[in-house]
Amino acid sequence: MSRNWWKESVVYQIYPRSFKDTTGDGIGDIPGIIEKLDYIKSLGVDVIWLCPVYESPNDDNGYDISNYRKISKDFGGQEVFETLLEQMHKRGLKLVMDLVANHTSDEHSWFKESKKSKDNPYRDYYIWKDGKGNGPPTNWTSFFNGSAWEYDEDTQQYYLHYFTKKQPDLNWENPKVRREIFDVMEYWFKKGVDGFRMDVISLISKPAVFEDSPYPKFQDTIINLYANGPKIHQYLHEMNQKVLSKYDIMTVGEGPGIDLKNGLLYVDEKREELDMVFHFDHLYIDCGEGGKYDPVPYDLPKFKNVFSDWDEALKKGGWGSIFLGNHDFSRMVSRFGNDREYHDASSKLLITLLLTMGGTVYLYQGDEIGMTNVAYPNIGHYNDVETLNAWCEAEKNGQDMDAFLTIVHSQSRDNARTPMQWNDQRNSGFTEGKPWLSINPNYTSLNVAAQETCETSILNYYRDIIQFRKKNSVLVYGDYECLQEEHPQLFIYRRWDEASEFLILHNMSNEPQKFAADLNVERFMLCKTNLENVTQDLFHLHPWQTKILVRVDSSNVVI
Ligand code: TEU
Repeated sequence: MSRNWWKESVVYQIYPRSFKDTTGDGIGDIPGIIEKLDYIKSLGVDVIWLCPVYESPNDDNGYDISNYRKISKDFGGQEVFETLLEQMHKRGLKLVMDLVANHTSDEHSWFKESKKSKDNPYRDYYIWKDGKGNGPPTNWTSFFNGSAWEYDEDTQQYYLHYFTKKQPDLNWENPKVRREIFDVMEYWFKKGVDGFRMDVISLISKPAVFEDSPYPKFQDTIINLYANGPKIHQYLHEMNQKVLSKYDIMTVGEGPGIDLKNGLLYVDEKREELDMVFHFDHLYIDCGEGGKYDPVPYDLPKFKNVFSDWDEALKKGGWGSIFLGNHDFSRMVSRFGNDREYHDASSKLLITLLLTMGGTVYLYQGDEIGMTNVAYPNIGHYNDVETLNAWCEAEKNGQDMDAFLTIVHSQSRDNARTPMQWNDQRNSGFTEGKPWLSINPNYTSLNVAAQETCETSILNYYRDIIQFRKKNSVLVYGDYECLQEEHPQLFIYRRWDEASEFLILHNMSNEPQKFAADLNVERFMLCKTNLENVTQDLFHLHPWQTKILVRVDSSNVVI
């Protein structure tokens, strides 16, 4: 396996709207990020992935871009972006931008042209079709509920939008569109950006024929129709050859429908497409028949299988990405930990889990202090278009809306989008004005300032484990094996190479557990745990305890 800076990097994801506001308009901005660069650097991360900051009417908070070459004024505009990049590079931090190239905003000049007439030169930048009978061309639905087709009165055709109707899908079949996107990428690379996270890249190649989806479950329509279209690998290889291969940058493709069967096709080094992908096997783990807003219980063995299966799938020539949340899912500690009695321990456990896995690690803003889900008292507080559409749909279907509010509390994307909790002052130190989304009320005790002053805080633990990973490359490049995969409470694995071995134990339950293994306790020694001042019988774990053990004869490890 070749060694590379991006394989060894720890990436910190920023959702700029919610990071730090400096103007008092209630929206986070780039000067806010600049102000916090020393803080970010102090975490020990190497790369910042910045969610979209381009010009956008914000129907989907920046994932609807109206100008790929302009930075939104809400975030501070062009010049301040240049300063950000300069200040980051000065500190040795790299910048990965978000490239949203499956669709644009309907307010992008290409779409405005495209909509004008059937013979406009930009018409086939998008996907326009005649209706069928009195309705849309197919029965396809959008990710955010309702039809994926919108009718245009003037030209009497429908355009395709997998997301909101203000996010028309680009027609990648058209070589001019591909050239435009490649030019955009060149534009940012020439400015010095260090890579792209590519939004829903698995969706850019559309189905060969446009006919009704036979699948009652939307998830099946995604997997079998929308994702991994017939030309996806042709497009990505072309992108790689024409643009990516010319720069020392990193790429990570996000993708619904990327699974164990096709994951390696995207990232196999020999195929020259992308460096990494984000799959969602662990984040869709609790989706029921009705998708994300129809959650079902899941068990730990299933969660562990995802890590083992992906390790196996990518071993043959690809590289993985490790994450437990982002701006589209609820907070990791509320979801996979216990954000009540064991908030501190389980936050630290999950941080340890992330930083002891192989692959590039992506950490989401706020997880360094264990930020949690929020439970707003009513739907009026929510902002996210996915949540609001799911709410309308549930109402239309006559669902019990009190029960649905509880589902929103656990599933809404806004859980991850509440503003950063910097201190216990007004609006958690995020803004002087009215925050665009209400602050989680727990900010008075859960905030960066409080954790800075506490040696044993989640924040300081996070810094320490990042350093630990940095010093021990076996955690990045070593082999992986999960032990007792069927154990319902313990997640245990080995990471090793010729010289060293770590044994990592996580108790992901509210009860104490004993690791009953065929291993000689004497051969191991404790190097890290999230619970100090408790009895440390090596293979015994307190609720939500995590332990990193090292094999005593390991050479080449730094504890
Ligand atoms: O997300 C793609 C995606 O698959 C999401 O729609 C996901 O299914 C959903 O958010 C889970 O709740 C990307 C971006 O990360 C997301 O923020 C955008 O809304 C979306 O693409 C459209 O650009």
